[in-house]
Amino acid sequence: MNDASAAFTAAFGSEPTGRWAAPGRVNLIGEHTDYNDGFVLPFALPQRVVAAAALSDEPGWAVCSDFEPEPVAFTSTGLGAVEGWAAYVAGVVWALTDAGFDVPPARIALTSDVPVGAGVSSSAALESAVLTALADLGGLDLPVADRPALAQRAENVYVGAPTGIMDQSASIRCEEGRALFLDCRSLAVEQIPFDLAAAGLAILIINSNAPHQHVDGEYGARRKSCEEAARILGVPALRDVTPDALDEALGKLDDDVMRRRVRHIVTENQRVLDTVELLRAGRIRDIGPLMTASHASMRDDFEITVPEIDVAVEAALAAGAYGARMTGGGFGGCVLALIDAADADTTTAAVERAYAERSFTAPTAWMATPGPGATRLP
Ligand code: GAF
Repeated sequence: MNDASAAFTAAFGSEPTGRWAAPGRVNLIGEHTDYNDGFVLPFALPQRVVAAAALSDEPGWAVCSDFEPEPVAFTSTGLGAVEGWAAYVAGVVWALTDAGFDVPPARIALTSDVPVGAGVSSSAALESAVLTALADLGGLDLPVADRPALAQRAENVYVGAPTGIMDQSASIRCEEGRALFLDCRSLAVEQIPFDLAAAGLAILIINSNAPHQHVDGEYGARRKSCEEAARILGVPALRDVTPDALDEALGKLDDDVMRRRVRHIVTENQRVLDTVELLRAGRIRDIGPLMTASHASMRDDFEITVPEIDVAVEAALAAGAYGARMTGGGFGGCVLALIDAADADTTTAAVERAYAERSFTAPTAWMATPGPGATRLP
């Protein structure tokens, strides 16, 4: 990662007041459940966006980043017209302004080592870093628990991606060494201890390097289908269909595709709850089968996996992983495999071999431990 402070000085000719960092995330389990008012269990990655920032004497905001060399400037009157990576910054300014906050004029330099397009929330990390910096610089009275919804509004309304609240919640509310159990309806959180090293375990993240893009129609189509099913079933959200009422609910739906979408959400919510129970009891290894069942549900019922992702899961399991699943919105991105820490190299090699046999672009893999959420750096 380039030094954000040095980037700030190079772009603006002065020292930043401080640096604020916000991480990418992986989701241990609970996929597409967030916009169904359900449960998710992400943890923060060590990879993060760093925002070096200072208040500005001039009106408006100026931002530079290592995404693109050209700095971007905008004022409150031109706020609606910002595009590309800077739209995530302008979106945060817009969401704060729209919520009645007096957003301070600022200069910001951004650096990031969160892989882009890998389904690990590089955009939520960017929004969260900017939001945290602006809230601190402006002394905004904005409780941490209220911040994810504002960053989500930046993405939903300004950028136009119909995502749920998981990614921004993970980037802002996660804690080091823990997974974040989030109830996406009440926004209540429980920090679940997740000490992989103490159990001799590791989470291997395998980036399929297959392109990932959920601003396109598939993510929105899944969301629409879930909302339509909830309407037909007469419930506020699919969260309200419990596993014991699932068969009855499925009986009320004519469309087979919609039935399978509902089955994924209802069973996935239960898998999150079961995973949390096991982790509370310190039984990390035993969550493996739930991860693998989650993957099968995403592959067969929700239909959001791609061949590269399925092959990575199968190869990791064949190499001895306790469980493996795709993480994130789908149609590419990353796979998580729960493995013995000593098996990282052999598991990675097994996935690489499987990819080479099929002439897929080579995957990249790294081990992840839960890092901290958004914070001001010392
Ligand atoms: C993407 C979205 F941004 C999240 O809100 C969530 O729905 C996820 O896909 C799937 O669980 O990351």
